[in-house]
Amino acid sequence: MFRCRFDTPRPATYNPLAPERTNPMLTRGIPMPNHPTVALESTVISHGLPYPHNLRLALRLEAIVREAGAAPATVGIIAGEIVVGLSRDQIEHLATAPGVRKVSRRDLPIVVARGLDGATTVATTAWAAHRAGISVFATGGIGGVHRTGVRSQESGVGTPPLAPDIQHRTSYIVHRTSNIVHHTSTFLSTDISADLPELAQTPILVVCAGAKAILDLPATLEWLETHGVPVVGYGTDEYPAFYNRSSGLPVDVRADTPEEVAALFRAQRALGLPGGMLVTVPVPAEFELPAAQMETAIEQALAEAEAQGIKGKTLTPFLLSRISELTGEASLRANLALLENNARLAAQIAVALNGAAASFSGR
Ligand code: PSU
Ligand code: MN
Repeated sequence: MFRCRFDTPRPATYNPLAPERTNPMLTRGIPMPNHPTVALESTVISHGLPYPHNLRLALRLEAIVREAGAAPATVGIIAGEIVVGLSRDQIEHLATAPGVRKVSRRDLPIVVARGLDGATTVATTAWAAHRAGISVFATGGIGGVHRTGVRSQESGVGTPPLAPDIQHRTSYIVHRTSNIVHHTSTFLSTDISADLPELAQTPILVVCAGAKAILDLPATLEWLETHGVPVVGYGTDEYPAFYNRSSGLPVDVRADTPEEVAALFRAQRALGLPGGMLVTVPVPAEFELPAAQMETAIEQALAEAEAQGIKGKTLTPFLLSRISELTGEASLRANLALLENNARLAAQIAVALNGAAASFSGR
């Protein structure tokens, strides 16, 4: 069952709002409903790695998934169409075209309505993959709770407003000129990636190398706990922190084989729980970066972000690119190695899940 609408040329006057376009999502080259399949994201291609490493990596991940006996489905958005299973040309386009938008959940309607190109984050890749019937997804690092949040200033005249719950008021200056009260306050509001709520509501298994230490890792794990997302350590008892194999923070359960991971995910499904599962795999030991070197680079990148007032969707890409500039070749090599490692494991898990499903239905 192949649906390859991309094989036929699109009309020159493409209108995403045309009445016949009721479904802006399409799957391409995804073999069979029950074939083991691994979804792959495209933000790492368009925004996470420099050319030509990004293109080579994207194609290499697909090859690794195939070698392990599963089908790859790289997800992205081409001219407003959400594609699950990008073609080689489309992957090349997202790896090279300038101005490809980073698309998280809130950006989806915008790129679809406007017919734009977009690279999908963990959140939107998980969302699209699940809707295409895929339950395993491999990535490098997930987004999480940022370390510093966003400082914003508010000024006004009259009674100072009350800070909303999620904001911490860091300073409050009130002064009077005759009878008028002027106030200026600085808020520190939390920046939480849309990846986290997606994991809490979409039944998908995401394989990653943890989250980068640019994030507040304890707060990220607390968030996942509150929202019922189990965190599995693959071959480890500790939550890995992307460039580093350990973080000192415990995972909820350790699994040492793809079959063990498949059993955990099947139990989650059998219980009818709504969300997904995070499988964390440490970066291969030979590529691990020294923690002290990482911390220095992170401190510098965070300070620069704050000094330049960088926030919102540009914060994560800014921090990631500054850290890779500051840590050089070693971090690029680690990034590529862990992505390949994660894709291989995800394919093995997809195969194990499929075997389990087949033997279950055969009983
Ligand atoms: N972490 C990385 N590399 C990445 C990302 C995160 O080490 O490329 C990307 C992923 O696509 C992730 C997104 O979903 O950044 C999170 O962005 P934000 O924090 O704005 O939600
Ligand atoms: Mn954010």
